[in-house]
Amino acid sequence: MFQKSLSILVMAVAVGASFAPWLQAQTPSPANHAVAIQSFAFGPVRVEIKAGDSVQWTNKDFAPHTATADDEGWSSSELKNGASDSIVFKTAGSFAYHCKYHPQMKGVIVVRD
Ligand SMILES: [Cu+2]
Repeated sequence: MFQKSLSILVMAVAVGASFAPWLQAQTPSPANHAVAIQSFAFGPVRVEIKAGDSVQWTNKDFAPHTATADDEGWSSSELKNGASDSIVFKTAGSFAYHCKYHPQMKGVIVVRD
């Protein structure tokens, strides 16, 4: 009995190991997209990503900024000079955002399935 379940386990591990590279090739790991905040602007203004990817904002200005959804559905933390924050986008859609302190600063994240 023990012998039999051991051999099944060994087979399962062997099958799993041989399929693992194929599975990885089918599901690429999520990407992280960098957006710089500089001179009171998001760059690039428009970022196109895949569902599951993340966007990381880094503030290069001395003034604090945020990246906050226009519908307030999500927001970065307050980003002081040199600080970064990232958000994972799981659902497809077009997400317009702005800086809480400087509403004229605008950007958009387009998430594809
Ligand atoms: Cu700002």
